[in-house]
Amino acid sequence: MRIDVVSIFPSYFDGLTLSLLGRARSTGILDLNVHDLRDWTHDRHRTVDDTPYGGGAGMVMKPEPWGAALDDLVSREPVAARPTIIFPSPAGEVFTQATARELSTREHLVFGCGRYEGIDERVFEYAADLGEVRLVSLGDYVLNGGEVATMAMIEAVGRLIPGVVGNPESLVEESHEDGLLEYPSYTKPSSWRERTVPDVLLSGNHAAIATWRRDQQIERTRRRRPDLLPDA
Ligand code: JD8
Repeated sequence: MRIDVVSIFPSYFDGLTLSLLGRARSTGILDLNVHDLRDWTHDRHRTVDDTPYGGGAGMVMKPEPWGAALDDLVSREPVAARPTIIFPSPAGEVFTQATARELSTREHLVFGCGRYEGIDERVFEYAADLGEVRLVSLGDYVLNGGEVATMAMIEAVGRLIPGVVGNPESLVEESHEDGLLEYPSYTKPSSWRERTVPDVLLSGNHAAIATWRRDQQIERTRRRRPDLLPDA
């Protein structure tokens, strides 16, 4: 998978080149390219923003640098290999594990990271001529721009690509893959500051352990995330 990121803060993404994704990159499974939007400006001050038509607070990202960036990153691809172009936005569909799964099947993702009050609306229309456009929100809270959302999405997508996570079995047991929260985990010592590990986990009875873990998952989900459970 190829991933292009366009941002006015490309150094935000330095951490992504480490650990998990770092390994995938060196094996060629994941080709991550971070670009500075200002490289597609032509004026002395490398301007990317301007005042909003109609008035109001703050600044809006100008369309021209975005158009030039998308042209360079996208339009010379064969029609069949059109990318998915993702714009993180508080006004988008909420990003879930299902979104991550879906995006992990794509050959080419482009993330456009807005700042200020956002990007001139015509950029989204133009991008729709070049690929499948998705406005995606990390969640219902306010961020200052798309960078943090993009990093979270790339991490969630990247680890689903075969070869990125060492143990493929570990993927199905996780939170949100089976629609339930995870069961609690313990390691040595079996007694720590007067707190002991549940007896069943030391019993060696694998059927009893599996039943206890499933019960814990259901009970935790009922208490903390009832919205994840079916109504019945
Ligand atoms: C992109 C600019 C800031 C947005 C005024 C403060 C995602 N879950 C999420 N919350 N916020 C974002 C997000 C925020 C962004 C941009 C994503 C570009 N801003 C703006 C409009 C109102 N501010 C996000 N994904």
